Amino acid sequence: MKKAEFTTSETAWCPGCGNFSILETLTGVLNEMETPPSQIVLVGGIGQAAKTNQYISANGFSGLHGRALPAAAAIKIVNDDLTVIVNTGDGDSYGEGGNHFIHNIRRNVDITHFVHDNQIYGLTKGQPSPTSDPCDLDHITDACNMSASFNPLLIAIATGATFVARAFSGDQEHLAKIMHAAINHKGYALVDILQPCVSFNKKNTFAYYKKRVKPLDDTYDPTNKLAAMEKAMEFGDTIPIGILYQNQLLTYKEKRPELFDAKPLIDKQVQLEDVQALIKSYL
Ligand SMILES: Cc1ncc(C[n+]2csc(CCOP(=O)(O)OP(=O)(O)O)c2C)c(N)n1
Ligand code: SF4
Ligand SMILES: [Mg+2]
Repeated sequence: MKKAEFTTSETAWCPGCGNFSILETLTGVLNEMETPPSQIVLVGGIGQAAKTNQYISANGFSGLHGRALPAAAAIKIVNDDLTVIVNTGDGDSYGEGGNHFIHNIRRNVDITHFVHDNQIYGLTKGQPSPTSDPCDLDHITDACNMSASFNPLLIAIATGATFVARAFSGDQEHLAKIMHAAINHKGYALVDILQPCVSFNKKNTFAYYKKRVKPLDDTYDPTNKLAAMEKAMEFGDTIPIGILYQNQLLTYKEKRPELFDAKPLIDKQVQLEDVQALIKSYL
């Protein structure tokens, strides 16, 4: 399976957008995994990041704005053999989908969530998203947060996520490693990927992140929850990237005996007599 086989049409992104390297890295990772496209489902909501799924030749589902996670969870729960990956934006994941974000973490469904975090609403031309930096009251710009900024990694760890990582679209080698680890993790895995929006976010640029991102070193222990929460709060002159927290807990399906044998409708044996009896009961 070649990388090109996963790549489809031309994109509608601006030249230089951080989404390009995420798309390229992900197609490379899918290729290395050697999972056939028929066994992969890419799910998104609405936005520039959510378009990623339309540029990869595998199964896809586009949900409503903010509704990628419930769709992905449902797909995985009844199709355990499939690899389910969500690609969507910071606004979609943490704003419109904030409630789903929290409660799907609690469920620990075995899905991977790549958030293309450009700290802005890109598709709608640059309004602040939950992760936009706080406003400097002496210099208010369009894309800063008058409300408190949302810390997705801290919230994910506090809510019980079993894999929480940050990566940068400008460091593809590191991103690929994190993507592999996230997809291989059993349970919900969140990777917040810093993804510069070159058209509307004039603050959090490639140069801005390049200066600040710092991979976690080998002495870092990702199983220490309190240390991970402390690390998640570092977002300033230094922005740590890597797996901040990893743990193993039972997944949603493993906790629900009634789902042990769940399978998609297409795999269920249906007896014609049963269907006829059912229809008759409504007559
Ligand atoms: C319910 C609803 N509210 C608002 C919109 C308008 N809308 C479309 S995309 C978008 C922002 C998406 O931002 P983000 O998820 O960060 O993705 P990006 O475009 O930055 O990649 C908004 C507000 C919508 N389509 N549906
Ligand atoms: S508006 Fe921003 S996020 Fe959207 S395609 Fe252009 S550079 Fe990328
Ligand atoms: Mg965004």
